[in-house]
Amino acid sequence: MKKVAVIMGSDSDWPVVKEACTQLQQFGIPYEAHIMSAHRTPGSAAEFAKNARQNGFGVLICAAGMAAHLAGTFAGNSTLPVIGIPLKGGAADGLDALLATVQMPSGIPVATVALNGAKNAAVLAAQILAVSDSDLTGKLDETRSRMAAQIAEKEAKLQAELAH
Ligand code: RP5
Repeated sequence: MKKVAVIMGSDSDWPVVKEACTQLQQFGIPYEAHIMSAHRTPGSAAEFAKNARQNGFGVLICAAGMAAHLAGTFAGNSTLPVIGIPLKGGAADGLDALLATVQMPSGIPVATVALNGAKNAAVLAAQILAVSDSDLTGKLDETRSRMAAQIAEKEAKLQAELAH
């Protein structure tokens, strides 16, 4: 299976970003996590992105806060799918990161998840890899069935409460 790269702009991002790694582990998807910055280490970030396909990666997840140019930098240096996680924090509490991540120029997309949406970034990466992996498709289907069963249970509890 192709690997997922989970890149974050700073170690301060890790408490949120590790949710993506946990989810990838649960799906049995191989991944690497690295700290790289579009601003503080622009050379190594560009180098990593340029070599990512030949190094066995299939999806790139990039998480950053504030002036969040990390996902855009990776997208500009690779034709692999890039998923951006804008992170809350700073004076604008993440609105800056959201806009910097999502508002990409035509031709260079970043699939942007919600603020702090690390789990969804991992699920989306799994869905991309599952296009050519039936085992992974099965795991995604099981997860959806579990979610539906949980909702059915909650609905039953609610209706029971309303009936009293
Ligand atoms: C961004 O600046 C990082 O992704 C992080 O969210 C934010 C703050 O970084 P630190 O000053 O905590 O290293 O580039």
